[in-house]
Amino acid sequence: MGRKISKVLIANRAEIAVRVIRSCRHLGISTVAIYSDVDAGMPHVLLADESVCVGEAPSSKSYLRMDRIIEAAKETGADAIHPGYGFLSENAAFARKCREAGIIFIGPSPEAIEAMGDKTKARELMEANHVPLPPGTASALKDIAEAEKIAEEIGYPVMVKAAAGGGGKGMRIIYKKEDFKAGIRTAKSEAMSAFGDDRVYVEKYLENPRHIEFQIIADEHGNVLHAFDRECSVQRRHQKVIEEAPSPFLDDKMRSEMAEVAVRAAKSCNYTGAGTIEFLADKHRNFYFLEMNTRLQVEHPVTECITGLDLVALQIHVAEGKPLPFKQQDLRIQGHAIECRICAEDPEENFMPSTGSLKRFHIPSGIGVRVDAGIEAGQKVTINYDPLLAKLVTWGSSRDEAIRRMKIALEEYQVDGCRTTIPFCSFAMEHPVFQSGEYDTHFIGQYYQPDGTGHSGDDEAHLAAALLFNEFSGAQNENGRPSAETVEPHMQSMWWRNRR
Ligand code: MV4
Repeated sequence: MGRKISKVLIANRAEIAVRVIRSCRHLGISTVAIYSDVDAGMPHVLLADESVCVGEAPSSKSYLRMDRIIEAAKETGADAIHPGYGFLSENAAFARKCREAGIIFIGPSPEAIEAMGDKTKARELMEANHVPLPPGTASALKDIAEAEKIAEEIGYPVMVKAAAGGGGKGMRIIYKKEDFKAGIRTAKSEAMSAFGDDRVYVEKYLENPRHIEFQIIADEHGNVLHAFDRECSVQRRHQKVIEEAPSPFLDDKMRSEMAEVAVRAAKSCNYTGAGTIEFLADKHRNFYFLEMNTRLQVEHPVTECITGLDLVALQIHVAEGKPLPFKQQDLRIQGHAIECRICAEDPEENFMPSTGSLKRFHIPSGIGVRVDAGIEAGQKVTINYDPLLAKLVTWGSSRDEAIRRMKIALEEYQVDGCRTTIPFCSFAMEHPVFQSGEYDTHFIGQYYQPDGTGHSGDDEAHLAAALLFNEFSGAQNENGRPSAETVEPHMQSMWWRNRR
C-alpha cells in the first residue's frame, strides 16, 4: 500500500548522513539531522532542513539512543527514519520500535534483520534454499565430539565463527586437530563475552579467498533484483579500504551464477529494500555465502557509478510501498568504478587512528570523480567515531581509466591536520598486483610494508636521492614539490605526502 514520505530523519552522521540528505533533497523530501553535542557544526547538521541534538559524544549517549531518536522524529514530524549504516541500521529492536511508533524504517523488516543477524539461522535458511556454504556446519555446534568429527571430515585448517558475530567479529582459525578443543572453548567464551551468546559453528577455512558481494534491491511486490557485484578484497582486519565494481575476477558466467544465488538468498528471507549478499570465492571459482548485510553498504557508490542508480532514492521508493521502477533486464554495467576510503588512520603506524584539527581538506574533482565527504577543513577529527572522513570514487569506461583517475584524484587530495589512508591507496593503485586485478583478501598483509613512503624497496633510495637533490638545487614546482625532471610523477606525490 502507498505511504508518502515527506520528511526523513537521518539517524546517522558524517558522510552517509550527507549522502542521504542529498537524495532526499533531490526527491523534494525535507530532512532532519540528529547530532551529538560535539557534532554541532558538522556538514550533515548544516545541510539538513532541521536538526536535533540527541546527546553527548559517546555513541551510546547519542546516535544509539533509540527512544531519544524516535522522540526526535515525533517532535519534528518526520514520517520516516533512515538509519544509514552502522549504529542502529541492523538493529531489529529499533526497526520494531519505529514500526510501533508509526514511523517508517527505511530498510528491511525487523524479521528480515533478525533472520540475517543470527549467522547460524541465516546459514540454515541458505542451506534450505540451496545457497552454497563453505563445507562445515550450518547450525551451531551441539557438542565437541560432533564438532571434532566434522572438522576431521572437512579437513584443517577450519574456521570457528560466532553465531552472533559477523563482519569478522568472533572468528578463529584452527590449524590442527590438537588445537581444536581449546580453540572451540576459547571461541565460545569470546563469543559469550562479546555477544552474550556462545553458539559457534565450524567451516572449512578458505586460504586465499576473494570477498565479492552482490547488491540487492527488492520491493514489497515480490520484485527482487540485483545491481551486480563489488570486489571488496582489499581489507585490513575486516575493514574494507578499497572496493571496486564490477569485480575483475568475475566473468559473465560466474557473475550470472552468483547473481542468481544472491537473488535467491534475498527472496528466502522476504527481503525488501537495499541489501548485500557477501560471498567468498576461491581460485577454482567456487563461491560460498558469507553473510547478508541488511543495510546500505559504505561502498554503495561504486554500484551507483556503474549502473546510474540512486540506491538511497530507491530505498525511499520501496519504503513508500512502490514497485521498483525497472526490471532486471533494464540494468547494465557501464564502465568501472573504484572507491578509496579516506580514513583518519596512519598506514605507517599499522593504520592506527589519527586525530587532529583539519587545517586543509582539499577534495579532488574532475571527470569521473565523486567525493562523499562528511567533514570539512576547520573541523576536528576525534576518536569518538569511525575514522572514515570521506569516500573517493572514480569512474572510467574501463578499469584502467578508473585507476588512472583514482591515482590523479589521490594526488590532488590534500589533508593537513591528521594522517590519512591516502598514501596507502596511492600505493595500491600503483601496485602491479592490484593493477592486474589478481589480488585476494591477503593483499595488504602480503604487499604493504609501510616504510615512511607508502612504497617498499628501491623506491625509498630513489626518493631520498631526489629529495636531497631538490633541497640543494631548488628545482621545485609551484606547489613546492620536486619538479618533474628530478622525480617521476608518481614519486612527486610521495614527496608531497612526506613533507607534511
Ligand atoms: C572466512 C574466510 C576464510 N574462510 N571464512 C568473515 C567475515 C568477513 N569480514 C571476513 N570473513 C572471512 N571468513 C572462511 N571459512 C576469510 C574471511 C576474510 C577475512 C578473514 C580474516 C581476516 C581478513 C579477512 C578479510 C576478508 C575475508
